[in-house]
Amino acid sequence: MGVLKHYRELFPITDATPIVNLEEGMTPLIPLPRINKRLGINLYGKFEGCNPSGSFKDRGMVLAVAKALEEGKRAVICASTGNTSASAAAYAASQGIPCFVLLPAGKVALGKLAQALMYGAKVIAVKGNFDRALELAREGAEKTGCAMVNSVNPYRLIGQRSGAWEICDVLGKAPDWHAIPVGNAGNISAYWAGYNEYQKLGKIDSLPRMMGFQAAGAAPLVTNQPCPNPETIATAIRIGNPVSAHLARAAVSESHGEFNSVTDDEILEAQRLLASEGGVFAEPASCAPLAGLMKLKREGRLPEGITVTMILTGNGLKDPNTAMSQVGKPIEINDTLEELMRVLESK
Ligand code: AN7
Repeated sequence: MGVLKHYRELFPITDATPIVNLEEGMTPLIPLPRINKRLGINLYGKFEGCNPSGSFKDRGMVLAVAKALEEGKRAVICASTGNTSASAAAYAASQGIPCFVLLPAGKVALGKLAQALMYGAKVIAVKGNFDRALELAREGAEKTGCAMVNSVNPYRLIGQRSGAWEICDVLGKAPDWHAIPVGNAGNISAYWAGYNEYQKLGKIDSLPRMMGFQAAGAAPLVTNQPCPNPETIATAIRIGNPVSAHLARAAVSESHGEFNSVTDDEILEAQRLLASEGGVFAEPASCAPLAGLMKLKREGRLPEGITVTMILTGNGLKDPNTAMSQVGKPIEINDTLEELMRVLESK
């Protein structure tokens, strides 16, 4: 039914708010028994790649676009490392309003670019990084009156709280740890707010430790200073100056959690492990939490038996190039049974 209908009473929705809906949310919380054996924990991956545009962004975008329409805005604008643009473009298309997206030129995964273009957005490649594109988008929004739908738009983070509610509704409790990739730092802040709201409503009686994972080349929350030239293969989180840094720091300190960083090699190893032992194909940024849990395990800092939810924020299909760069090629054969048997019987 989509998150606006499902969690209507928890959202700032009035009779004047159009119920925009692409059937986002209600994503699966997938158990990962083979990976549990390695880590000695009770791990679930919440596969946000099942959302209509293939990432968690849809949870907040649906509310941001609904409120923009309610407020009489007639176009939306955002800067993006890729997923926000795909999501904004999808919801704008569904409502028949123009969408402008500013992308860091040459640094967006192929699938995300294809999505924004297919949904019919006006796609603008900025010769600069995401942080600069975001500044420009904010200025463009101010000058034109377009609705700004980056996570500086409060409705984005309110919508994204629904992920935490779904986890608690399924588990019947909060997890012990909540592991999540951190880029612009909105999602970790939204989940923390969501868990707190559920505790106030009496739906859960404990809160998780918030464990935020960044890529080592773009880890301003770990180093505690903006990163002027962020670089990582996980282009979704190639962000040097997170707008919600203050909220994310509060979430981590209030929950006695931590920020940690993982290298690109660790991220890619986790991506392969999640696919080959979990059966779930998530994009590189989404695999930073699993890389982080593996690192904590090696360091002896992962408590046995705890329940951990990790947010698999985007679908692996969005970034086919990074996937293909780390796997082998198909085995090509002539169309004979002999050649097939040679493959089937080889080790
Ligand atoms: C797959 O699309 O910032 O910490 O412009 O696409 O809430 O920013 C994407 C971020 C994690 C980080 N995983 O979330 C954008 C954008 C994936 C992402 C993040 C993003 P935030």
